[in-house]
Amino acid sequence: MIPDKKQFGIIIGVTILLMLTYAAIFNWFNGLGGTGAHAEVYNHLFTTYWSLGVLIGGGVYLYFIWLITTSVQGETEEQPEMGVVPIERGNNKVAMAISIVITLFLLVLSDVTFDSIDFFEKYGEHTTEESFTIKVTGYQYYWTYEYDSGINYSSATGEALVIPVDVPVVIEVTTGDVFHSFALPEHRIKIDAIPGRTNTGWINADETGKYPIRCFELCGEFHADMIGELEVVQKDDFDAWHSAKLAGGVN
Ligand SMILES: [Cu+2]
Repeated sequence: MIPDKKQFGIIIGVTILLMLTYAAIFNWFNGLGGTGAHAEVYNHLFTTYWSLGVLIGGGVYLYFIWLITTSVQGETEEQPEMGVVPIERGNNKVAMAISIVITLFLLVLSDVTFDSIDFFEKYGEHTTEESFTIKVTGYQYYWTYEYDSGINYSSATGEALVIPVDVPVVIEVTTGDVFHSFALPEHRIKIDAIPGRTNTGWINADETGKYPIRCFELCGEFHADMIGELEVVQKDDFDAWHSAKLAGGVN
């Protein structure tokens, strides 16, 4: 059946709508911002998944359109009969080709996914001589920060968690009471704070600035107020802050 004008219009309209949706989702994602080493990896992950998804989606819709536009009217097709296997069913070569393509896609997706997990979890491969560890403990409704050097303070004072730019910092997270989750949304980092357990993550901030810290686990009445701030500063400024903080007496 050759599509009439109306059908053709619908096909074109749907195709344009789909392409706009694909593009809009890309746009939306890029507009989310994000900074630091983790955000880069997530962007790569999203782009890979979305691109392959678009390819598959596009292929399926093109196939629909091809079916609609190439069916011949009045074609004598054998009617299916109960209990009788149709003489011709599918095409082995096409089935094989589709299987190979899907397998390749899955291999690519597995590869980028496992690479990303390695990146997030194997912080030892990314730390440098300048790296250090900060122990973060969640409480209802604030965070405490404990540096290697002994500096120890809390977000309840309104003070920011200070780290140097371009230095990988290891973050060990636990909780002093209920479940919390230490999240740096802009840096795409979230580490669960679980009683009796320490979860480790890391950050490599590549831009100075102030960023939000949020609790991502509903932890009680004032969960929404469990807000902190991360301040990424130049290495010199960090050293100055660090010395002053140490000299000012450790809590
Ligand atoms: Cu919390």
